[in-house]
Amino acid sequence: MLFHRILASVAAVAPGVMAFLSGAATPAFAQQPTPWQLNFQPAASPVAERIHSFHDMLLVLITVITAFVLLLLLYVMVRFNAKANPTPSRTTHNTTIEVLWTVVPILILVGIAVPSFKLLYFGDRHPNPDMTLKVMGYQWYWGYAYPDQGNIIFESRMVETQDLKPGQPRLLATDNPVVVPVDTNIRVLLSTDNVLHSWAVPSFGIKTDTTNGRLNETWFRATKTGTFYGQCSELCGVNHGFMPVEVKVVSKAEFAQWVASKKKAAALTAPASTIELAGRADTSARGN
Ligand SMILES: [Cu+2]
Repeated sequence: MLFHRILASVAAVAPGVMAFLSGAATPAFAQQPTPWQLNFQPAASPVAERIHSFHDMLLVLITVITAFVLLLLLYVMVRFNAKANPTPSRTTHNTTIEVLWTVVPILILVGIAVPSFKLLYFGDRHPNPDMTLKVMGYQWYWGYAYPDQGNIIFESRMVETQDLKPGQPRLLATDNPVVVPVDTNIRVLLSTDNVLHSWAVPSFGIKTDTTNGRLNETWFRATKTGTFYGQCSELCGVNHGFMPVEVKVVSKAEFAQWVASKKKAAALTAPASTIELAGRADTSARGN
């Protein structure tokens, strides 16, 4: 029965795996979830690249440990069952092995902790950002501000299913995507004026909460042009599933054009200190 169930699930997964392997289900550069996706979305920032290598390292480690424990169990079952070993040993303590099975796991955990902390601090903030993007979480949409580009401010809402244009993914496309230049260190400052949200873009390795009364900080450096999708990843209320993130990464020249057109359209001339988000000093970004 169980075997049949396993067979059935393998059969269900197989077409997706085949399509995945042949490339039929994966576009040239997938920036959004794809049917039958097995791994992460492709990395498009140094933080995401490091997250992926850390994950790969842990996967090898956990596979080796699991195989080792499985072999030990099999050995015990074969070698020490009642038939093969009719007179059991009365041993209760063995100092050497007890020290070993305490110290070795500690060493493994320390070995994991070192790269883990390095990665955490690497993704935490960039020492020399080229520009700042401010993200505000609202119920239930996102607000963005560009303090270094003359206070461009706009809101970004999900495109309803009936309004989708060809090529726009359902539940992910927005009416006002975030536009950022490629190969630029972008500091992201995040906050909210209501409940907790989380601004998450898998390809950039970002998932940072927006917290009322605090400015959180993270950063990314998009290494590829294209459109990247994410979603609010903190359960924030009834429309939590309908506040996607859409980031368009463009060349630096295209970004300059976009900034000029936005400025022209909105005729924004106010200095950075007058907008609510930018008014908070960057030194408070640690939010302590
Ligand atoms: Cu939210």
